[in-house]
Amino acid sequence: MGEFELIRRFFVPLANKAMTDQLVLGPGDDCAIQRVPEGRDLVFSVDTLVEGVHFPANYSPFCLGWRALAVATSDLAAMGATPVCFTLALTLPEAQPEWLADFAQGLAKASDNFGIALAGGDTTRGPLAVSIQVHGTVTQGSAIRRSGARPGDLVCVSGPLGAAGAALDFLGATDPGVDQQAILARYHFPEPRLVLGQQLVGRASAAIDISDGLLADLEHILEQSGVGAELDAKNIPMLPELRRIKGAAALSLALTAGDDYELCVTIAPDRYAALAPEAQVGLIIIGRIQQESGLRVTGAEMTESPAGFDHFG
Ligand code: TPP
Repeated sequence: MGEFELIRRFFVPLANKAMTDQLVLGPGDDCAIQRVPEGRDLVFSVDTLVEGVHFPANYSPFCLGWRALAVATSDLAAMGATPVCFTLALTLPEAQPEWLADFAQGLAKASDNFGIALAGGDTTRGPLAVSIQVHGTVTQGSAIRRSGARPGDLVCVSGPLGAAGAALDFLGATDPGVDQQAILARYHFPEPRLVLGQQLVGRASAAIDISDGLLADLEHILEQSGVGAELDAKNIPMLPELRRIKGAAALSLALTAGDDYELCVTIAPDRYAALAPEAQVGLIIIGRIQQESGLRVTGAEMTESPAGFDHFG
């Protein structure tokens, strides 16, 4: 199957289904055309997933399609942006129709779920890798950045941590138990916190999505905001399945393992109190921003350093 036939068969249907008024021209020309409404900023970001680094060899193509788009779209959630469209650069060792059909299905499911339309793409032969560039928009000047955290702000996370990292131990399990299945789902099907991110525009002082690990990613907020923080380990949310399987090691995974794609958010206490109830439920308070630089964790024996996943570390 040639490149054009491959795109026509597997990816164009996905694009046609999801055209929006902001995506003026989808795949098929040299470029796609996006119209940014008056008063909105264009927010965009690119992510690459490489076989053997971001997902295991012989990984389910359906999960890869979902996961690649979720990971990329999560960056839009962290800025409070509304998704519009994405481009896909797919590098494949060979064009296997069944593999491509499953991959396109996972991608289509994620695209429907997140409300983000395929705008175009490129396919190349080579070691398996998926790059996705996502485009979204936000009210002009209101994107949530990493640099706005202030002393006294609450530090919050949007959901349980550590399970996706724990899943690495049994990604290839042929007959996972019930607890393992709950943990695996967190790796296979991350959920970008888009609704929460949008609810936090004009309210949160800073946000980041947790790809490399809570301590490492919060450290980015602290550095860029010129502040420090104290976290209470007792308040870090974790799946009961993770506690059961990992015991005392669960906390260390929750602090340092990546792949969860929850948001870490800082917000002034009065703004937190004024949030809609469903936004409050979605934001678990785990600590406070402080003037003194550095990151302190109380409530547990800590042997961890804030090092999370680092490709060049
Ligand atoms: N091994 C496998 C098979 N899958 C994984 N996801 C990991 C290890 C762990 N891992 C690989 S990359 C990464 C993690 C936790 C960090 C996130 O990737 P990165 O490219 O740094 O994403 P970004 O922060 O740029 O969005």
